Amino acid sequence: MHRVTKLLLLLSVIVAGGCSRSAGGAQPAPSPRVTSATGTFAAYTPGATAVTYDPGLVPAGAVATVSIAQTSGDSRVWFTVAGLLPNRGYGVHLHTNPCGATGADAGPHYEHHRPPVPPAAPSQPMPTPAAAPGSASASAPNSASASGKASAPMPPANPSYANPQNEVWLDITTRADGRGSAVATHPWTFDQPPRSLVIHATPTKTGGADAGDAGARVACLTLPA
Ligand SMILES: [Cu+2]
Repeated sequence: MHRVTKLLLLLSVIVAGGCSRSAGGAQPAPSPRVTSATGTFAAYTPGATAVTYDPGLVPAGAVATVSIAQTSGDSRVWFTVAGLLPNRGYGVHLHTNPCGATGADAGPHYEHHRPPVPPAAPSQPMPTPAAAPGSASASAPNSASASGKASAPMPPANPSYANPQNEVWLDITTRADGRGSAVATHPWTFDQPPRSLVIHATPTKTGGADAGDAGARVACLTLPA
């Protein structure tokens, strides 16, 4: 009886030791946090999860799934799609905002490190009263861009930030059956959830001032907050 108790005690110590050693080797046992979204593309309606803006390139009825798994220090994103045109390249990225009536509503690419905010923007209340004398504002390039911000397609990409290490690029080339898939892994996690996956008309450019550009936004899948 006594020996049995000691044996059990010894066994539990070994098991506990083994557990803590295997878990403590790198980090506390990572339990990935997973979010995912699936949608069937259709023309925009308010509240739609998956929107096609160009049914010629992303036909209504195409289905896409995105899953994001995050541990304490890294992330992995899976993208699968079916129902696209066969044997064709598409640029695909995670963006910051949910999908809307137009492709621009998805906002810019999600970026891990973001360019510093230009100091002029927060510390310049001056231009507003100056612009108030109305008619001149239309001819001023700066205020024209400010007033058009809602419909602006996208700010120019900064190549220092617009790269697949700092953003989540999931470009695909579809197979003959119109299916495609991609995976992106990063040694960082999302500090705020990316809210959409955008499919673009062309593969993503990787160099120069056009880095990150992939042509028109042809479809969008909203991701959970
Ligand atoms: Cu994009």
